[in-house]
Amino acid sequence: DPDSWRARVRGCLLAGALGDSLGRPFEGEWAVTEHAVAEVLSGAGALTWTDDTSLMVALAEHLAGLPETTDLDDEALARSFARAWHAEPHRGYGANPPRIFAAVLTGGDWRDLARDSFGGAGSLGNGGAMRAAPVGALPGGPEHAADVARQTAAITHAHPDGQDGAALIAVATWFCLRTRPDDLDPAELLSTVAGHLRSPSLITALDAVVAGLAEDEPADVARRTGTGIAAAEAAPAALSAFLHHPADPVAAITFAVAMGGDTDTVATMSGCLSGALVGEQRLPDGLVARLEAASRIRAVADALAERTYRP
Ligand code: R7I
Ligand code: MG
Ligand code: MG
Ligand code: MG
Repeated sequence: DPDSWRARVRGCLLAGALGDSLGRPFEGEWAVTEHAVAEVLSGAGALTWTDDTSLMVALAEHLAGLPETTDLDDEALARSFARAWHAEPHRGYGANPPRIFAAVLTGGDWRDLARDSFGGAGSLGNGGAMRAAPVGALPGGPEHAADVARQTAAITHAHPDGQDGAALIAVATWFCLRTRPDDLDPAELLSTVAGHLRSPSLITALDAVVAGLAEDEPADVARRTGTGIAAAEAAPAALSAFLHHPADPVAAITFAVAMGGDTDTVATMSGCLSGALVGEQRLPDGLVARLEAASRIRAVADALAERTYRP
C-alpha cells in the first residue's frame, strides 16, 4: 500500500544519509573498529553528510519531478548535479566530477568531458553507484532500473565499471523495496543483480560477495571484496555489508564502516539497501534527529514515493 511504499522510500534515503554521515569521519582509514563506530553512534553530535547524499538527493528530486511519461532527462539531471555541487563544493567530492559540473554550468558538454577523463578510459570511481539507489524506486522491472542507473552514472562516469556499479545498487534497491524482510533470499537477490550486470569486473566481484557471506569479521569481508574508490570494489562491498545485517540498518551501516576504506560511500549504499528493505520505522528516532536536513530528505523521499507508487 502507499504508506508502506513511502516508508520504504524514506527508509532508503534516510538510512543512506545516515550511512554517509557515520562513515564520513573514517573515510580512507583501513583499520576501523566496530567500537569506534559505536562511539559515534552513542554520541550526541550532528550527523553531517557528504557528496554521496548531496547527489543522491539531487537524483531523487530529479526523478520525482519528471512527468509520468519519462524516467530520465540526463541534460536536466547533469544541471541538477552541477548546481548541487556549485552550492556546496566542500562536501568531499571526488577529483573528477567537479571538473565536469563546472563545465556543465558554463554550457559545456558532459559527454565529451566524461569520455575524455582518465586518459580516455572514463571514471571507474564509485560516484555513480553512491547516488543510484533512488532509481530502484522507478516503476518497471530490474532491467529498466539497471538501464536508467547506467545513464545517471554516465554523466560523470564513462567507464563501464562506473556505470555498472550504479546498476548493481539500483537493481539491489529495486529488489529490497519490493521484498518483505522475512522473505529475503540472498541467493535470489544476487542472481537478480548478476542478471543485469555487463562489466566483467562487477560480475566477478559478485563471487567475492558470496565468499564474504562465510566470513564474520568486517575486515575479512573487506579482504574479499575490497572497499576502495573503484565502483567494482565499493558497490559489492556495500552489498556484502547489507547481507550481513539486512533487516537492521544501523548494524549494516556499522559493519560497512568497520570494513574500512571508502567508508562514507560503502555505508551510504548499505544503508540504502537495508532502509529500503525495512522502512523508516526501523531507524532509531534519536539517530534521525541528529541527521543533517532529515526533514528535507524525508520530503524528497515522499515526492519520489508518490511519483513511483503503483498499486
Ligand atoms: O567517483 P567519484 O565521484 O568519487 C566518489 C568518491 C566517494 O568516495 C565520495 O565519498 C567522494 O569522496 O569521492 O569521482 P572520480 O574522480 O570520478 O573517481 C574517484 C577516483 O577514482 C579518482 O579521483 C581516481 O583517483 C580514481 N579513478 C581512476 N584512477 C585511475 N584510472 C577513477 N577512474 C580512474 C581510472 O580510470
Ligand atoms: Mg563522500
Ligand atoms: Mg572524499
Ligand atoms: Mg566516499
